[in-house]
Amino acid sequence: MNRSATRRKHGGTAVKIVVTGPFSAGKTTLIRTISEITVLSTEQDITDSTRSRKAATTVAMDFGRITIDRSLVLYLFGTPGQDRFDFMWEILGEGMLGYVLLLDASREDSLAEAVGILAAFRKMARVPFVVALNRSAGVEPADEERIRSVLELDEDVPVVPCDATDRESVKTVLLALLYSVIDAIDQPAAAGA
Ligand SMILES: Nc1nc2c(ncn2[C@@H]2O[C@H](COP(=O)(O)OP(=O)(O)OP(=O)(O)O)[C@@H](O)[C@H]2O)c(=O)[nH]1
Ligand SMILES: [Mg+2]
Repeated sequence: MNRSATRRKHGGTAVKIVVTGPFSAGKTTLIRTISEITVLSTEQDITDSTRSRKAATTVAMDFGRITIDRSLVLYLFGTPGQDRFDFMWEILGEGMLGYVLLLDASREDSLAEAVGILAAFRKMARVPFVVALNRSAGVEPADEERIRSVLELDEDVPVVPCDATDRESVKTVLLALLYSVIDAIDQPAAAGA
């Protein structure tokens, strides 16, 4: 077992998944939607110009948990979206099994913001990730092509639609990530491409 997975006291394995992405993409919402425990969040009032978009932002992290079955528990860590808190990325990414890069599909600037975040995460760890498009009912082929091109994604990185307010949708995103993790175990060279 590597350091990404730890054996729990009552059996089963606990793994760390990170949810990252641009400001206001829906990271905190996604974790709150799926977590079986009350999410520990660090929201603080926004006082700068981004206040016009929302009243509060994550300043350190979100923390939630989901039990997949008796043998597997996911600990979910959400990053802050504002880049003045980017020092948290490395702290939260330590030992992660994989991550979700969440974009706000309804905002063009979300994709551009994601480029730097993804570069930092790729540098930090070559682990599997999925790109989830929040506030999008589906993924149009042309949009997917553009996203893949801008983020320079390998073809085995899933790009999936997401509704961060919907439990089933969030489950689908996390399952896509877990399947990528399994694929990477089968083909270690492809991990985090
Ligand atoms: N309609 C809709 N609203 C959403 C969805 N996801 C998030 N929101 C709303 O969008 C706003 C931002 O969501 P957050 O979950 O705070 O986003 P975040 O990525 O954690 O934001 P930061 O931590 O500030 O970067 C909130 O008002 C949410 O209620 C979604 O899937 N659909
Ligand atoms: Mg947040």
